[in-house]
Amino acid sequence: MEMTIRWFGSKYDTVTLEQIRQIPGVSGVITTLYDTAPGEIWSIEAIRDLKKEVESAGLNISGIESVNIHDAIKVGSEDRDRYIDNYIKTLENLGREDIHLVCYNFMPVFDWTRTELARKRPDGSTVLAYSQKTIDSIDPENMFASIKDDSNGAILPGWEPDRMEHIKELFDLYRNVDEEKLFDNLKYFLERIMPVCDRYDINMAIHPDDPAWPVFGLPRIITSLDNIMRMMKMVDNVHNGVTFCAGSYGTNRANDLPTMIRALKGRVHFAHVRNLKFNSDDDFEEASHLSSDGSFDMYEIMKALYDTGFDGPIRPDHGRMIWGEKAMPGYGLYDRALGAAYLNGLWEAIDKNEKAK
Ligand code: CS2
Ligand code: MN
Repeated sequence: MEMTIRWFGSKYDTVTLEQIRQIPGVSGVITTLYDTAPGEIWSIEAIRDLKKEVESAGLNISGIESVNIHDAIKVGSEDRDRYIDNYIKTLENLGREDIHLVCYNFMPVFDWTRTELARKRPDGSTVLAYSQKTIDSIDPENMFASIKDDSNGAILPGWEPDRMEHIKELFDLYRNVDEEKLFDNLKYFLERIMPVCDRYDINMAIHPDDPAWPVFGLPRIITSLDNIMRMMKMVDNVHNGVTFCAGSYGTNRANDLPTMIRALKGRVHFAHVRNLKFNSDDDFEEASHLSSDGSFDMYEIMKALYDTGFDGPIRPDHGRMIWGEKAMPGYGLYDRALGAAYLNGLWEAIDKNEKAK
C-alpha cells in the first residue's frame, strides 16, 4: 500500500504540500482539479501543471478523487453520450500523464450527507455527524442552507453552491430514476469507458454512498457487498473496482467491513480508512482513527487489506477538527496526520508479524 493524503489544490486547501510532505510515511496525494465542473474535459495542460506542482514538492499524484459524473449520465438522459465522450477524453489525458487511479461516485443529487459539520465530542474536538431524525425533519431543498454556515468558508466536495442553487431541478431530474435504472445507467457508463481504461491501465474505483442507504427518497446503490458484487459482475473487468471507504460502508452496521474487504480481493483499488462512533443505529459521529475511540476495529480492517494483498493508495479519511485548526470540515491537517501515522503503525506491525511467521 501507499499512504496518501487527499489534497484539494493550492487554491482551495488550507493544507499545503510542504506540510503533507512532513507527515512520516506519506509519499503521495490524492487530488483533483477542483474548479472543473462535472462533464468538463480535463485538459492535458491542466493535468501537467498539477503534476508539476505536486512533484516539485517531493510528492506524487497517487490518484484522482474525483472525476465527477455529470447528472445526465446518472439519470440516463438523451445527452449522456456527449458527457461520457468528455469523460473518456479526461481519462485519456490522465492516462497519458501516467495517472492510473480514478475515484468517482454515483450518488444522485448529493454526495455524502451529514446533518452536522461540527458536532462537539467529549474531548472538545468537532466532527461531522449524521442523525436520521434530523434528516426526516428537514426539507431536502434546505439541506444545503442548514449546514453551510459550519463549513469554515470551504466549498464542500459534491456540495458546490452553483449546483445546490438548482436543487429543485436536480430532484425533478431523478424523479423517475429508481435503483434498477441507476444500475442500468452505471452499467452503460462503465461499458463505454472500459476500453479507454484498458488502454491506459486506469483503475476506476467507485466510492460508496454515504450514508449507505437511500436519503430523501433518492435511490442509492453502492451500499452493500451484494450490490457491489452485482456492479462488478455486470461489467466484469478488473478496471471496474471499488474505493473501500470504511466510514461510508460502515454507516450501515449490517456491513461487516473486514469480511467485505476479503470478498472484494483484487478489486479494491483505493482505500479510505476512518472510524465512526455510533450513538444508535441511525445516529453516528466521526471519531479519531483509533479503534477505541469509535465503533470499528481498525486493526481488523488493515489486516484484511494486508491479507488480500492490497497494494493501492490508502488515505486517512475525514478527520476531527482539533487544536484550533480552521479547515474544510473533515479535511484539516492535524487529525488526518495522526490518522496516517496510526494506520502506518498498524501496517508495520501486521507486516512484521506476518514476516516473522
Ligand atoms: C467523501 C466524498 O468520504 C469521502 O471520501 O469526502 O466526498 C468522496 O470523496 C466522493 O464521494 C468520491 O467521489
Ligand atoms: Mn471516503
